[in-house]
Amino acid sequence: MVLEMYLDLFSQPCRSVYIFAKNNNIPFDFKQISLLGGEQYGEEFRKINMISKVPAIRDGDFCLGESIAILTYLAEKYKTADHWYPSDLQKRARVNEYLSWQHTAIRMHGSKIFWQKVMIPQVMGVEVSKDRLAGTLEDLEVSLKLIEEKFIEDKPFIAGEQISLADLVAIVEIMQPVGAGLDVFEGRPKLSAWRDRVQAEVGEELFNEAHQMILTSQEKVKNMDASKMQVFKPKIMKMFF
Ligand SMILES: N[C@@H](CCC(=O)N[C@@H](CS)C(=O)NCC(=O)O)C(=O)O
Repeated sequence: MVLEMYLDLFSQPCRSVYIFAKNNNIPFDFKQISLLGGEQYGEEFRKINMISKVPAIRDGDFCLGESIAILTYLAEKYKTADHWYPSDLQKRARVNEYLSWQHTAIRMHGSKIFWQKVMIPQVMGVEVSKDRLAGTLEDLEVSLKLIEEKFIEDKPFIAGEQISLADLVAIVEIMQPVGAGLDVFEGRPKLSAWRDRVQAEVGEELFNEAHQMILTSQEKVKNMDASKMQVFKPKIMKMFF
């Protein structure tokens, strides 16, 4: 049975898993779970991942959620090139350091921009106040600065000379606010040069294909039937109000 991947490319962690599998020629069956359509809450998908979040995979009778667990599982199982998840103890620790940090930093702040600029106005019918947006932007700035100064430093990639899972997980998160219309690369030459290197390593075609959905998301969300998006209201109320 071919490996099944449950994904929606709107989602940052889904994009990292997708790009990694494609770039490494790992065969898989793409199972679309439409987040905007609320398909993550369906009973069938709950059997794959009971927390109703993508990405998730099924490999035979083994189901796994959480992008980082999935990426490292794939790297080990398919013995991908060492640079992705280095066997050298300290290089691997450097990758793990980034993977551990990003959840509550860039991931949270980049996602928040997307929710505040794109999702909330459509679902709730109100714009988020300038002050709130400014607070989120400030948090995002801090994370971007740390990525430049602590994680990339003067190296081509986060773990050194070669691309690793850390760079992949970083780029997909950084592209989320870009999808909300915020050009985070403007005025950041170091970050832009790193983005170009990551894109070149992944391959421009695959990079663009994986990000096409998020880069056209403003239009897609605007054209969605607002009544279908009410499924997000409780989540928004809990997270933002
Ligand atoms: N820590 C998880 C996060 C997964 C996650 O938050 N997925 C989001 C999309 S980016 C999701 O499925 N959300 C659906 C929902 O909460 O309804 C990972 O890295 O895989």
